[in-house]
Amino acid sequence: MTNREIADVLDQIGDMLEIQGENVFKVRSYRRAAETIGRCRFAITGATASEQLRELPGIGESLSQLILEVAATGTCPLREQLLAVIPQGLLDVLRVPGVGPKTAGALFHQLHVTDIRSLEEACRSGAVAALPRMGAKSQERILEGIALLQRSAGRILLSEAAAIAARVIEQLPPPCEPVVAGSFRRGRETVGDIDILAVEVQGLDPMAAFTGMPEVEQVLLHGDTRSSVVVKGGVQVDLRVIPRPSMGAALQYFTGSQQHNIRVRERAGAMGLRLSEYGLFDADDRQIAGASEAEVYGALGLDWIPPELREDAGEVARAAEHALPRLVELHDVRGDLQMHSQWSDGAHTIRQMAEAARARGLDYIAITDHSKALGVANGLDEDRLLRQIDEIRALNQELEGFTVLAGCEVEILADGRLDIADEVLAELDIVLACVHSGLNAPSEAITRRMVRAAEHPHVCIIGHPSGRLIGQRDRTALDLDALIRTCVDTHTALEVNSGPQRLDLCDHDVRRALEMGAHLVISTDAHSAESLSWLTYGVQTARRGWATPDRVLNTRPVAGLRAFFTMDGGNP
Ligand code: DGT
Ligand code: CA
Ligand code: CA
Ligand code: ZN
Repeated sequence: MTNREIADVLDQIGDMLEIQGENVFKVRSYRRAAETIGRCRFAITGATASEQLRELPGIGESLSQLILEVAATGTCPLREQLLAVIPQGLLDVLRVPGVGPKTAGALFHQLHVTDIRSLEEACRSGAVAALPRMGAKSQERILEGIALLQRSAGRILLSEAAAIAARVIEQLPPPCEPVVAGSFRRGRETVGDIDILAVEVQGLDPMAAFTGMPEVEQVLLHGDTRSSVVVKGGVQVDLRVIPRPSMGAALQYFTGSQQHNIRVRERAGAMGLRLSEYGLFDADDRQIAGASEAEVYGALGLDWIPPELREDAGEVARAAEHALPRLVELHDVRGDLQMHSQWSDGAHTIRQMAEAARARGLDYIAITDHSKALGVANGLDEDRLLRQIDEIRALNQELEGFTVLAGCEVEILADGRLDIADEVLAELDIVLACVHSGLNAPSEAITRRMVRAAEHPHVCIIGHPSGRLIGQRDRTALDLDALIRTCVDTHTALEVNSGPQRLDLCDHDVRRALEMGAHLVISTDAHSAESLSWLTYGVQTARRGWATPDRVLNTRPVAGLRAFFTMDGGNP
């Protein structure tokens, strides 16, 4: 068990206690313990000393015993007792956006809802609306949540796929040179299953290593050239072993997308050739290419096509004209323009964020803590923001060759005004404006609100413009074209938020924004130093939208970045 898995068990116990209507203090103690374990610096095992656990905040004698039992066995008597009385399907109901344990408890006890299906029936019959403290609006929201859940069913976030793929690859013998293909390699925002390819090497048995991994829950198929397993969390992983002379053709084939492959094969056919996952063959069935992808594309008269573009969106024609764009790359990015510190809801200090970003090779960051309207995130008012600016200026005196820009993620208020006074905004280097409330507003209202913010002379960037959370909340009704137009006119950048659940702008929106002449920034929105690694997901999303470095402002040195925003007459 990893700490994360132990924490998940504690959270699940908290959920089940709350469903049962247990008192809030008891419920809270499990939730707090889950949080503590999730953040704990050392790995907890069944052999960890209970004194060591009891030094952690909120963990006493009985919790430490329970945690050690979970670490050793994966479960504990309390959890088993609860699972015996609470239907498994009711725990699925908790995954419906807008349904917490308290609601699930009421649905269970009063309407005998036991799974998502019976919840949907109860909504359709109107019974949910009739519950105390519910009403028609909540019922509608639950139905929408169920639909959203079903649309994303069976797919995982890019970051989750990355974690699984890295763990699998780590356990395969290195001489077989494992690589990930499929939608993961294309950088799609969600991934169905994970496709791994390995080179056939005499005397090496990667299949045994693969099917024997500790995280394997089920072996679907164990063959010499292909195996399929389901790992913890229900995710399918496929491994294929490929003879070296076919490796490029296989990588091309299994990277997809299927539509891209069809287009490429059509081209091969028109040239009298045949392309398969084994290679490119001429009319006499002699292999003329296949060892590398570049060789395969080259033999078809095409430039090598970056995986992110392989969606049959015009890339094959452009590759034939040798006119593919030079896409932005991770190492082009010099700065990160959205992150949070302990001043609002971040886990680390400004200095820690700066040092972590510098260690990742960046030249500058902007600290963009929340503003006061976001009370839940401990947002800053004008006084605290001014003090934070002082702290940042002092820190910059000490840092050589690295710049911390003073920024703020300012709330856009309901009428489009900003949550921080203009004279304080004028002191900042970077103003990022975002909407976090009223996301269900009609198109006209949300569009007017965001356009007005973009028109504000101090606003440099509109953050996570569509407001969607993958698998949890649809995008707002914003008229994106109207916002992009304003951003172009006012030298305001649109953010590509790299948070794996946001990826907002999404790939299609990036392409649209660039077609209309807009500029982008790719930011992590990190709330801890570790999340600075998310940048890669934002870069992939931008690449999927055909973004070139000249249109991504944070590929510029800090002076160039400032110059762009000043052209609007605003900051800095
Ligand atoms: P996913 O797993 O749903 O996120 O998406 P992919 O793109 O990884 O799709 P997957 O895992 O079904 O197959 C991996 C790649 O293999 C796919 O992108 C293209 C190729 N492929 C699979 N089945 C077919 C097929 O029937 N025809 C063609 N042309 N290619 C296929
Ligand atoms: Ca796949
Ligand atoms: Ca697959
Ligand atoms: Zn935000």
